[in-house]
Amino acid sequence: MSEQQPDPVADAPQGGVTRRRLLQAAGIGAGAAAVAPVLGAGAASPAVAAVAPVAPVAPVADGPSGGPGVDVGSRLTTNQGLRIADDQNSLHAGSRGPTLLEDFALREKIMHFDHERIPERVVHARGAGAHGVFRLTRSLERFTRAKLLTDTSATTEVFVRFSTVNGSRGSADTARDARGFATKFYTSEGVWDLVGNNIPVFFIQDAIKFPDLVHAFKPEPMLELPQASTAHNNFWDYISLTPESMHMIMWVMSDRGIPRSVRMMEGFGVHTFRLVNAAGNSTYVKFHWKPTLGVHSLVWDEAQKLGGVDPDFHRRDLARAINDKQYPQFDFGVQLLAERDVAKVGFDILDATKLWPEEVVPVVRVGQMTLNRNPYNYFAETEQVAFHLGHVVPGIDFTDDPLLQGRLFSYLDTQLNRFGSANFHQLPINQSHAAVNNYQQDSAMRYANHPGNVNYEPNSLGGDATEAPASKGGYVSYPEIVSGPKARARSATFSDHFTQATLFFRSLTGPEQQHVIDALRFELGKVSAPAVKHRMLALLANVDGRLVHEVAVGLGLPTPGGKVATGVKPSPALSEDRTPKSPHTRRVAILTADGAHGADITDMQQQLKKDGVGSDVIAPHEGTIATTAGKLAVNYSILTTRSVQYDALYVPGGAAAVTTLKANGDAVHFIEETFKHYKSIAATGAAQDLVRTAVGVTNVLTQPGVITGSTAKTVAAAFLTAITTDRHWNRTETDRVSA
Ligand code: HDE
Repeated sequence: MSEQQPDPVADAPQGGVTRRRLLQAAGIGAGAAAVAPVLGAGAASPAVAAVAPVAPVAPVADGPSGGPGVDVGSRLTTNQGLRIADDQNSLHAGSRGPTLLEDFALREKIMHFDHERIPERVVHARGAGAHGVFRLTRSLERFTRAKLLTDTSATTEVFVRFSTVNGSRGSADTARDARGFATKFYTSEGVWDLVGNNIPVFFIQDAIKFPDLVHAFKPEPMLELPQASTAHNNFWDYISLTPESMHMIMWVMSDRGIPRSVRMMEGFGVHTFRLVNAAGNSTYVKFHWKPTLGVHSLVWDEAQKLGGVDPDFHRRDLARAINDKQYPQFDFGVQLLAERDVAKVGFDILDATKLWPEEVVPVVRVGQMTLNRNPYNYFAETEQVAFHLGHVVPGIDFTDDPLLQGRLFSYLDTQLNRFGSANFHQLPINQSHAAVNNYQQDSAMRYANHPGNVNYEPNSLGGDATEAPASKGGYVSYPEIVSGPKARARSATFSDHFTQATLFFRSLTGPEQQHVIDALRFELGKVSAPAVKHRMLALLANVDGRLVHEVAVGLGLPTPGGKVATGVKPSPALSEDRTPKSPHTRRVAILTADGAHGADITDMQQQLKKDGVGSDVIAPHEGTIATTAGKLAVNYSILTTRSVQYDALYVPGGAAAVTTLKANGDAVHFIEETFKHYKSIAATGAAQDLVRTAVGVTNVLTQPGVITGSTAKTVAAAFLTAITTDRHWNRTETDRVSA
């Protein structure tokens, strides 16, 4: 079939994109920039070929179609294009006899299956990705010559991968952990990877300790347990011997370690980087992502239960939001520090265990990222995306942060291990959108070698591509002057491990501080080595007196004395409770049964929808329920749904429905748990009594975030305000609720 003829098979829709388009994006088939081999000795043809930039595929706003993965209506074939007559039976000697080695179709299929997995990432194995766009709103021309940070008219395509750090690829999303927040910018000057976390600091100061840290937090080696959890001896043993980790520990033990959604996390580049402008002047910079929905978290009981109820909670949430066109948005911010001001901040900016308080160095918002398309294929995109800090563009440069320097080695090395080839840059998800032009060739799975007979530089036989000076977009490293004796040494300026741990703890609100205390009690409570617990308390004693005392009481151990920094000025920006609050994209469970007051349900559904809040009707059975206003569709049965999957609960009235729910232990538990997790509850009509008896706490109906009234219309506005507040921490007697 010629390229001009329409190919009904290749052009068949695949969830909004044609098969042909997908093949083109992969650089395969019609439309891919064909690299014509030039045969014949001595052909002095153009020597340098470009790897075809990926044609951006059309966004599928509706998300994955869930359709078949093959061309509908076509014939099954082998990988060689041979049509398959029977895909149900292998080739036997007789219908009950041995299978023949001759069966090339069986062997090809099984061989391919046997090799489906590539090594999972040694850290950040579990992740979820999304495509989007980045738009600059304010030029940073004074500080950098990077086009993506100076050209406010440009739109830069991005791919983001959010991840947990500790667990295996199949572990749960809601484990207590830092989260990766890695962004690939496909800029006009090449790929820039900003490989950050949702926490602005790190456990260690020097890359040489990374393997030890990771060995310590991963499952212990003999029995490979526990999975995706730091609550074990080895982790806390290592931490108790690593005081520089105390700042990061405060963050991981805080609510930041259990995000409500990856859409509600901040992102941080962590290291101090450099911006370099056209005149060659350098400014230090920290990169930030700020979610427009604000920063929100789960409560620990909820996070643990979600690990079983819905291990894909974050992945599902991200995909659903994009599918529903509730596109996640993050403001891009920079903290800029002039070289001359470095001494003023009071700590070493090369130390990755330190943050720059926003009250001292403000975060200037200069752009926005919108995630607007789910991946078409998890493996091809989210699994095969390869990040590397060395993927930079002119105007962005490095510093001597020893953690950053170590990462510059590790990421390229790890990709070789994952892909088994130096050609991972040719995978569509990793391809630069700027032309690629060099003489590299071969290695496993190379599909775009250069045409022509000349593959070296300089040459006189094939014509040459020339190097680009800075004025023509060439990358020129910042000419930092470095000198000093070679030494395996840690700078004395890296030695204060506690002041910023204290800063973080003291900047939290009361409930947030309590969560840190509870988390440490839990984690250290899982440690069986007494010496480790004692050493940890000794370190916490240098962070905050009340903190160490509360943790010690929880562990039944004496409170050691310590030396806490004085004069630490809190940084309110570090408290997530003080970030924006919004009801948008929250999800409400409407718990009901046959005999419910129908108008209340439909009124509430409409009101919530109007305010960008999603809702599901949950009843003892699937199908429809009979309400006073007729039949109403049920989204989920109580059997398949748990309160932890929702942000708030509405229980409508209707005497018969309430009687049914009162007699249903799972329904009662649903209500109790919602209350215990500090979430908003609205109850109307007879349902008020149901909530009162289910929760069984004094004055439950007048507790914060519990909204009652006669009809949905009368409670909707207050319910929405309560959902916006999110958690009602001043609720009392939650400990009495046995959910
Ligand atoms: Fe990573 N890290 N890291 N890391 N990291 C990896 O690279 C490493 C560090 C981060 O979604 C690996 O491709 C070393 C800090 C993210 O694909 C590996 C050190 C921060 C991701 C690696 C660090 C990060 C990774 C494993 C200490 C926050 C996931 C797979 C010197 C700023 C990227 C891979 C994705 C992944 C090494 C420390 C963030 C092994 C040696 C600090 C978000 O190369």
